[in-house]
Amino acid sequence: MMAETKTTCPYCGVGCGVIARIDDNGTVSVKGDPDHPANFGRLCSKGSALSETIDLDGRILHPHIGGERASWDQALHLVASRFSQAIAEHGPDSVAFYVSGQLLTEDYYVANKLMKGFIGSANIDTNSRLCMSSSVAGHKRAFGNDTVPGIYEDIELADLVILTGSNLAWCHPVIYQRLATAKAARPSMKVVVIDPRRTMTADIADLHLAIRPDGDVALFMGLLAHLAGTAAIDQNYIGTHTAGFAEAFASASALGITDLMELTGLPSMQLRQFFRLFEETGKVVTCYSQGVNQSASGTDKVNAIINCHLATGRIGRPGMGPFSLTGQPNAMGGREVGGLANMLAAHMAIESPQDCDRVQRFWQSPDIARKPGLKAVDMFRAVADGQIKALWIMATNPVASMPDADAVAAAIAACPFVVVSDVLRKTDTTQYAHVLLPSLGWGEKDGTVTNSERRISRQRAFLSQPGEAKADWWQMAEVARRMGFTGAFSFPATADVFAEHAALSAFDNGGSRDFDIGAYGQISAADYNGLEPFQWPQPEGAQTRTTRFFADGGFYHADRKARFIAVSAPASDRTNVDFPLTLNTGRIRDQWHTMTRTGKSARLSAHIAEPFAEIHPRDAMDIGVASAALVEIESVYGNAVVRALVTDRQARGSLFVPMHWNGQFAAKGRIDAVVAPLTDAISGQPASKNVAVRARPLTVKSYGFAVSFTKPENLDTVYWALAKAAGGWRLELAFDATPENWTDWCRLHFGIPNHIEPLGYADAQSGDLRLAFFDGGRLLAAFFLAPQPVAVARNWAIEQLTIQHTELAKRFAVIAGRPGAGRMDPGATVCSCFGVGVNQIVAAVRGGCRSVEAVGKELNAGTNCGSCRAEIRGIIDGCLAAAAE
Ligand SMILES: Nc1nc2c(c(=O)[nH]1)N[C@H]1C(S)=C(S)[C@@H](COP(=O)(O)OP(=O)(O)OC[C@H]3O[C@@H](n4cnc5c(=O)[nH]c(N)nc54)[C@H](O)[C@@H]3O)O[C@H]1N2
Ligand SMILES: Nc1nc2c(c(=O)[nH]1)N[C@H]1C(S)=C(S)[C@@H](COP(=O)(O)OP(=O)(O)OC[C@H]3O[C@@H](n4cnc5c(=O)[nH]c(N)nc54)[C@H](O)[C@@H]3O)O[C@H]1N2
Ligand code: SF4
Ligand SMILES: [Mo]
Repeated sequence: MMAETKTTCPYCGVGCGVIARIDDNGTVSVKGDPDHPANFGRLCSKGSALSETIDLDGRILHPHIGGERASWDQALHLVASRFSQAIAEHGPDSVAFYVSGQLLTEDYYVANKLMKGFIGSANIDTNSRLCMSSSVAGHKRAFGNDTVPGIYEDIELADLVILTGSNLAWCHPVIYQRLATAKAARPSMKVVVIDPRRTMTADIADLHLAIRPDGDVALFMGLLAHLAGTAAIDQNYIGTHTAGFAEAFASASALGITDLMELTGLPSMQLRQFFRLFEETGKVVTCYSQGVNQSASGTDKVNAIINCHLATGRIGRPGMGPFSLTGQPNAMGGREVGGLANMLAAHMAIESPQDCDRVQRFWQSPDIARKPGLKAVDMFRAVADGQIKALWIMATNPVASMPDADAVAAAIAACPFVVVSDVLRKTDTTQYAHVLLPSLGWGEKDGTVTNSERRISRQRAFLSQPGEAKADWWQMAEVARRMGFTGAFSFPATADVFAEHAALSAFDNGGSRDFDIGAYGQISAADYNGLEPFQWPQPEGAQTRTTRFFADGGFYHADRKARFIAVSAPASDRTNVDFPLTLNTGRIRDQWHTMTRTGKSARLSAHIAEPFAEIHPRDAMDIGVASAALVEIESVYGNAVVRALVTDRQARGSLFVPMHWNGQFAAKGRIDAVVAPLTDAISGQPASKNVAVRARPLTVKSYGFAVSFTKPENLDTVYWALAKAAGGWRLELAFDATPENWTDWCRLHFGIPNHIEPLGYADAQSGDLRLAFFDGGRLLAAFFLAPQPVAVARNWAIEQLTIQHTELAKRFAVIAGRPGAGRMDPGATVCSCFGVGVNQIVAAVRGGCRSVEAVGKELNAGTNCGSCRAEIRGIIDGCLAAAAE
């Protein structure tokens, strides 16, 4: 008997439906849910690998106090009393919660209720501050409420899709696939990608605008000014449903074409081409994500985009609208419960006394926060200053993901009382916890999430609850009860939390607030269990339907009109002599954030196995770093060391480094140590994509590469990067000193027993050294050392961990570091579903495959989740171009 459960992917904001199965021997597998309206059965590489990330390895399964195991009762009592004590001595603003868009709505609701209604402070902020707060602020300025007008289908229906500051192919892969499929079916559809880098997403673009960092406000101002003089302008919509057009137009039209060229870094031809496309295409969707939000001008970018859609009335109708793509699975749900320090609950405003009274009446709470609390960056500053005496961090890893991360680590380390709720025992953040609470993870917990198109779906448990791990909302509610707030936090089950949240959304609403799911205010446990994905709003008594907002106005400002915002463009970057380069940070295809889950999958780790910096070839030459050498990146705040990846996909003068690596996976890959804590003045969102840095080559004595059956421990070399591999681990290394004895070094870090002698090879002339340790026919570890970056075939070396080496020849092949005659090195993994490497794809192209489909037929690559199809296309194009030269 195969047990199947319908649930939702815990990664990105696309919110794909997943069917999890457990077979008779307990093996879990996942597939896309064909009935879920977000993905219709598709999953990306991360979603497809979910079953590889749910083992209990590294999990925290019991509460710990001061590193020692404790009972739940002891831990909850301590947390409640320390929070109560701080509040009694220093007032409610002396405590803080830092939570996460990866909490379920029910967790989030309880945390927000406790802080804002019962503790009476608004010091609850979330990693969504680093993610969606500029979109929230932009929506509120324009629409009067935080409303996403459109739905996914609009992206398929549009004739022009603009992707700005979004690497859709890697970060929202299933929406990317829906877009790519729609474009293939209807080739007249145009795609414009606006990104300083030429990303994989740019590969389907008809036009790629390699915009200067933060040139977006100017670009969309230029567009607004252009549209005003054309037939695309919708005077009727502007007149009936909006206010402020004249001011916005006045500031936009102040920029001439030379200003625009200067501010955007784009040639006039491209600007005109883009303006024309927008002008001439009625059905336009503009999707945006972190290249827009994570900026000192993030909120203005959002409004500059919305201005153009309002001016043309292209909003809320099929195939039209601005579209903020949410990052985390429940970024949207967090906004619904009001989990940001400047929100209240259910899309009510903390600045409004009526809203505060209403929420207080609903909660029957002793208190209510009436002013915004500390936003993330300020919150950790207040922790550093000693203003915050007790801090609870839940489902986020700020020591790795906050800007100025070394300062954040120091602040947390110095805080008198820190509680961390996580699923893992050891992260960069959990190491500072006085109380570490074990949370249930995906597959174990129950609740709801809301995706980018306002669709609420259930996450359902299908695994048993391990050890003593407990749901996050339960932890918060139990602490609340122990703080004396008994009645308000006695939820019998998760469904009751959801019902209360739904009831609050409808409380005294009457159409005045966009977020209304009153239809579920009385939901029973059974109905909650069977809840089908639905979109909000869903007021009581209304029919379930697809929903768009604002085609006929109906905005949420008091006069029901939208606001144009007269934005002004930030000056283009001045040259900083000491820190002449711009650091841009973001994501890669197969890792999720700080890698606590995706880092467990060998398949996902095979795509890119170490932290890197993309550098333009000319910059690489200027600073003297060769490809595959190590580069040190430094700002006023801190430094990082990563591998140089020299590529002309990167614009001159800027570097791109992924945000994922941290102290658990690399020596100095934590790039947020370098990122400045500069924020957008309106939203408080950090500008993580435009940081002034310098870079220089890191001179080392030698480079190493190793594969090891056991996890390498206590690494302390100047550079190391660890990744899970099939059958063990892979490790990149660099040394600035030579240990006394390499065999001993290997024994120590790879856990090799003393009785096992290595098979070795050393070349005094070249400086190459190779050691391999075998236990019978099994390879325990192989170590390769060279004065230059080690040129061993990585995937082939990893394979050696899983095969038998009974013949001596095979063992010598390991030492030689290359496959024997007739065997091919697959090369770096491109398709993680089928483990197909770049060399295999190149061989297939040389053998006559000319299309992604042909490569798929030959090798299976790209035929499952499809996340690698853009890369396969790139490899084919590269081979064909090389052959033509
Ligand atoms: N694989 C994977 N997918 C994820 C995540 C993950 O960790 N891994 N995380 C999820 C989360 S929480 C989020 S928030 C989303 C983020 O999704 P995205 O925003 O798509 O991802 P990023 O890589 O952060 O940044 C997008 C792009 O913005 C560009 N950019 C930088 N500066 C500018 C600028 O000034 N203007 C413009 N127009 N573009 C600029 C960058 O070069 C980058 O390619 O991804 C979600 N999906
Ligand atoms: N430089 C730079 N920095 C960035 C960004 C960037 O683009 N550049 N992006 C920012 C953005 S958009 C985001 S969203 C953040 C993400 O940054 P984080 O939120 O810090 O990253 P995660 O690794 O997702 O952290 C989630 C933590 O929760 C734990 N966890 C997983 N499931 C559960 C659960 O059910 N309950 C509990 N209690 N814990 C759980 C995980 O083990 C992990 O420790 O990073 C931000 N930081
Ligand atoms: S696109 Fe991928 S990561 Fe995002 S929800 Fe779907 S399967 Fe999960
Ligand atoms: Mo995010």
